[in-house]
Amino acid sequence: MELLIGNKNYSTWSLRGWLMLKAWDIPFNEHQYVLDTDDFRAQLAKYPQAAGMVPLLIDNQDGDELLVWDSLAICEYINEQYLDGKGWPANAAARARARSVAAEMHSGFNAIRNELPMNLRAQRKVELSAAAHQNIARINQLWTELREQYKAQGPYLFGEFSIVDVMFAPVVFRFPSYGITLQPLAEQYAQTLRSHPAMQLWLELSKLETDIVEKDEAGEPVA
Ligand SMILES: N[C@@H](CCC(=O)N[C@@H](CS)C(=O)NCC(=O)O)C(=O)O
Repeated sequence: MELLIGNKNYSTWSLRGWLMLKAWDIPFNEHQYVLDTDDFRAQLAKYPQAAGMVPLLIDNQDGDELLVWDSLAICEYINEQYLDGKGWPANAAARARARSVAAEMHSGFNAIRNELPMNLRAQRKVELSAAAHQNIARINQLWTELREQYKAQGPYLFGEFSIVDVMFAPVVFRFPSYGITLQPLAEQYAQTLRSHPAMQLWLELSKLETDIVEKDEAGEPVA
């Protein structure tokens, strides 16, 4: 199985696809390209059926090349094909809620996405809009409620590590770059997810990169 990704320092969606495979120890070959370059566009153009974006998963299905693009679609495919459904909580009600939370993340939180780009090596200061404050308040509320409800089952949002945690992985990596801390239970969860071995490996590998993507350098460096 092949996974095409962008810069580890910046590429939030790539992190999701990569983490989905790493966290469950599913073997794959990684192909990394620098975002916003001619090489990136040329590599992705080899797969016109897909969206021209990363992550892009390429699997072999009965001798045919199967393309799966979009991070949530990749999570769902891996869950069905390789995890026998273990990527989501086992309980149907918890699973429905987990899917709601994952979908909310996938289709929302635009202010966080726009104003706080993932930039793992950075320490920067940004002036947040009211919409970004609202997004952060919603994160605090969601994570606190879920941790209170599922604490007996494990340290992640629905107890055991699940696709919901994969969906939020870029968010927990965004906040420290801008000095943003959360309410106690939400912050504890963010630290737990950042400490996951696969997250630590991504972070470590991101530190080896030197490319700068200007549009993802938000705000001002902290003096
Ligand atoms: N909804 C998609 C979004 C993917 C996406 O926006 N990827 C960015 C990199 S983080 C990309 O490939 N950008 C390249 C471009 O737009 O040319 C997903 O979840 O995978």
